[in-house]
Amino acid sequence: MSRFEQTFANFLLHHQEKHNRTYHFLILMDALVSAAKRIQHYYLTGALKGNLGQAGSVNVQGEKVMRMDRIAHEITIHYLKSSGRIIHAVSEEAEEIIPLNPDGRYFIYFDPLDGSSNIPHGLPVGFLFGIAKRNLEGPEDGHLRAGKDYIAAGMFVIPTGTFTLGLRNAGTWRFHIDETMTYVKPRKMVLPQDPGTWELSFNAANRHTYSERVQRWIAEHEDKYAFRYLGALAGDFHRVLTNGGMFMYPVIANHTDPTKNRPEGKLRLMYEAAVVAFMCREAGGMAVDEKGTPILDIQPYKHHQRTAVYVGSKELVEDIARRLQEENGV
Ligand code: AFP
Repeated sequence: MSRFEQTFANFLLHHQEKHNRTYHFLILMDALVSAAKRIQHYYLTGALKGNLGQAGSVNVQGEKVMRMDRIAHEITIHYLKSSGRIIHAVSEEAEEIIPLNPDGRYFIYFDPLDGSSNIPHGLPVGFLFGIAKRNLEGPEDGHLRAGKDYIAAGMFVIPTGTFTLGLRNAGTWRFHIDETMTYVKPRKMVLPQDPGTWELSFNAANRHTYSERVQRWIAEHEDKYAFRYLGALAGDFHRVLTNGGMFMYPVIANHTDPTKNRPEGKLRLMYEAAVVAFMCREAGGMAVDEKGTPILDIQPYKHHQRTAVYVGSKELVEDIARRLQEENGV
């Protein structure tokens, strides 16, 4: 007979009770887990139904194909709305901020299916989210919160079935989906100290488009570590969190076609970079942007803001941050 592992719901219930917290957060997390499981189901059966193809095309049943990321967005909004706990949602899939319940308690920033190049192959994608709480003491002070103000941030890796959640001042925890589609077996994640297991993760095809200082840093360090890249932040960060090392998506500064430079970076601050930075901090690591500024300190000025990101083991991120700061004259 299989072992009965502790469930995520039970883990969170104890966490809330231990810290004298309300059940509102449980209700919100239940909505997110329900959404993730439904997205997981669509993703796994999508290939069979011909739904992982191009949006607008027609599948083998003659039905119009809806983009998987659009389906994931609609599923998530449905569950968030019915939780009644969200004031505003920011979704990668929606240009505008989505108002849900003015009496809600939290703001959420999410990307329901990140890593779109993996979708047609049915390979891992991520559902990433960050959560901030409304100002309960006074007038609401806005919904564009810096990562350091998040109360939790997490990611589901779909369809792999892992779920990682960072809880403010309470660590980062990983769960696995079992045969009954229940997330179970909490494991506290702590970035390993031994550089022997560390990995570097970046899009090597972009390497010669990075700034000179980043290219030099890579040349000086690449021989020491294994290299892995999936092209979906959740999957790549999952490995870094387990094995240590660093994921980076630097500014594209030297593209041969200057219109393809990305001076702000590529990843989105609120629902990609700050999410992994939050989980990383809770696991003992850190994250900075191209100026070496901690990602969690960046105050967003718009909800789809982009940033460069360097995230992972503290020593490595501190090392590249020093380099970035020196050459910026900071
Ligand atoms: P897509 O959803 O457009 O594929 O972007 C995914 C992502 O935001 C992040 O999950 C990856 O780490 C990164 O971009 C991959 O970007 P490249 O394809 O440029 O390497």
